[in-house]
Amino acid sequence: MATSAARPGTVPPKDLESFQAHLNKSTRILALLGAGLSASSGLPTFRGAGGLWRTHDAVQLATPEAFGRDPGLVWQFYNYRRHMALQAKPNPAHYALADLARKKDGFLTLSQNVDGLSPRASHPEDKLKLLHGSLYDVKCSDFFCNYFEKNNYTDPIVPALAIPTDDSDPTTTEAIKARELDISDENIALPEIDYNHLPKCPTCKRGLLRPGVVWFGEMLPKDVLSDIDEWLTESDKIDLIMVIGTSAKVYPAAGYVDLARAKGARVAVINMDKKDQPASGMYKRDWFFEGDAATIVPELLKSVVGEITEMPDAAGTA
Ligand code: BJW
Ligand code: ZN
Repeated sequence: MATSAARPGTVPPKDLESFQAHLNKSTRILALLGAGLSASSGLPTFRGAGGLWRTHDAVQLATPEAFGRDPGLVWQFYNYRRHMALQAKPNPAHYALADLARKKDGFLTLSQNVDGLSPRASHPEDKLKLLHGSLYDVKCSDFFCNYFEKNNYTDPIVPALAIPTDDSDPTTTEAIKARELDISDENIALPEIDYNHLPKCPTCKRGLLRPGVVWFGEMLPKDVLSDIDEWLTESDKIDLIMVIGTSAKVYPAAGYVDLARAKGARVAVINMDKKDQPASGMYKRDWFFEGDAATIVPELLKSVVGEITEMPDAAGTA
């Protein structure tokens, strides 16, 4: 396995050369994206540092059980994340991947991220498969109702979920008075939410709406899985899979690394943490690029996409 030595975040020239030589001749390429891709856009990851929301493990809040138990708390968590992701901007890695998708026809991106940053970087829609849904989709939580709304950017999603602001000090200026409080911090009081003020389904008028994301124990979207299956079965070979900013612990997403390997793919991992390797480990012809995806990915893809300079944000149009 080629590994980046001494300084994390810099790509050793020999590894860069061998990776780009392989990338340039690759025609069937996959990328598996995780929360680390958006970390330098300011969005927290799920595991490790930043994986706590107040006193709650973010992974524990991402479950149907948590929603059933306390829909107000779970909506506060998701409304907060919708708000933060709307403030965030795609970073150079989102743009480089979007550009690679335009330049290499046989490149498919499988994203576990729900933050909307890849669509906002104008990643071609048909080349981007959102495994875990989107923060901006909402659907009815009633089993018998199939209400589903795409691209709902209303922030807050209902008035009761507005992020509280610090207007406690009458001597502060208007601008400071309007400062939003960081409700991810357990020391900031969380407003009580009346059940009746949570978002309701406009169709059945019975169910609560819920975020259109995939929680533990839930099936991934059928159309997404079948599109990926179709791509996988189009050919017996895959040249390369890039595993970017993910702990690769959640299935079935993580399983695509092994599926790609089984079709001959070489694996390139881009991650801040050397310990976060795919379950099958690293093979001799793999690469581990240690450091921030926002810096490393554009560097790696430069031989195909060139320098990433312009970064227009298709906010709200994704
Ligand atoms: C940086 C960086 C920087 C930081 N640069 N890097 C087979 C075996 C075992 C278990 C299962 C299995 N099949 C299914 C399961 C069960 C379960 C599962 O996988 N459990 C595991 C935990 C063991 N899977 C499911 O339940 C899935 N459904 C399913 O399988 O349905 C079929 C079924 C149903 C019913 C019965 C039986 C079968 C659904 C999984 C849904 C996951 N949902 C979440 C929440 C989405 C909504 C939301 O966002 O709130 O998805 S959980 C969470 O984890 C989120 C993420 O997409 C996902 C992956 O996390 P990710 O992105 O890897 O983040 P982190 O934090 O883990 O890692 C960040 C990485 O970045 C780290 O490595 C850092 O080092 C790195 N990093 N900064 C580069 N700047
Ligand atoms: Zn409904």
